[in-house]
Amino acid sequence: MSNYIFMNDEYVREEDAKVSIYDHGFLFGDGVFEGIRAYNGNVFRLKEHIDRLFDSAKSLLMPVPYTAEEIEKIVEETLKKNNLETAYIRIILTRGEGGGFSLDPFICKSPQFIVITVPFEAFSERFYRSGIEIITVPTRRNRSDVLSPQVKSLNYLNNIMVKIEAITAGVQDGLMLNTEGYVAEGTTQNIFYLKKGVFYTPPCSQGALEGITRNAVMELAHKLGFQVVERSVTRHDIYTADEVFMTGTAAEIIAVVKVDGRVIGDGKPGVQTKQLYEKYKLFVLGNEIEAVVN
Ligand code: PXG
Repeated sequence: MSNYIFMNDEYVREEDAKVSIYDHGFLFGDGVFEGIRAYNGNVFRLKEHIDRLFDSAKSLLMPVPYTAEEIEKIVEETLKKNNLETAYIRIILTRGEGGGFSLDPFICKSPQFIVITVPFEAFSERFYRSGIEIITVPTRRNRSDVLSPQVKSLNYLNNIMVKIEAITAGVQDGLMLNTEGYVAEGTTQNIFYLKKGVFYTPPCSQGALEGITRNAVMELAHKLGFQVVERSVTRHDIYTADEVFMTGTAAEIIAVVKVDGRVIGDGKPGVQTKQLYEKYKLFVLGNEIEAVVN
């Protein structure tokens, strides 16, 4: 039996879940989304994801047809309908159709609200064991005065360009700089590095999305007694770091062992990266942070 999809007040079978070819999400990328995970029935930081969805929508002046509480219930219900406890969850909200090919968002009266839940397919174990290699890519992070990187919109072309550049270069991900030349983030992952026992990560003002994994990792690192500093990061900082890792909902915490040909540390996932990852794995199951770090 195929999956149930929540779509505009109904649960429909995956093959029946269809949007109009005139939907502005399809025509223009005019929509927002969230990627979330559930672990053994615990939807990790669902409230935070929903808050971010509301912020993205607000920025685009896009009405959200449900309250945050209703969305929480819809997500839980969709998981239940599909008998899923460990899952990847995608919330998508589009502007809907209206005015044919017109760009005018105010004509659109039928926003499409969709929740998809599927079994989570883990990344290859090899990447966690050995770490990944990345390169700095030519494409820069879009400037916040063009389109804020905080908006998780359906237009991910900036990130897709980076993915193309990374894959064609034969590496797993790309490191995006902002237009000032400072490190912003990866395609769908934030970046951290450790130097002399202190963690560093670029501030969101430098083009990094305020990642939910990023925030969780910062909290965990603090609780473990580390200092975490948000400051402008250069490629030099990354090249000369003791440890580098990336964070995101799908990848969680993944060690970076080579950047632009420079080997990081001893070329293996770092000790603190591994420790953080172990703690993170307990944290996502719904354990209290105090219980996780002790
Ligand atoms: N930066 C960008 C540009 C992103 O799109 C992150 C960082 C990490 O944020 P979270 O909140 O996931 O820690 C993202 C995340 C996925 C997935 O399945 C994630 C994103 C987009 C598409 C897929 O992990 N965005």
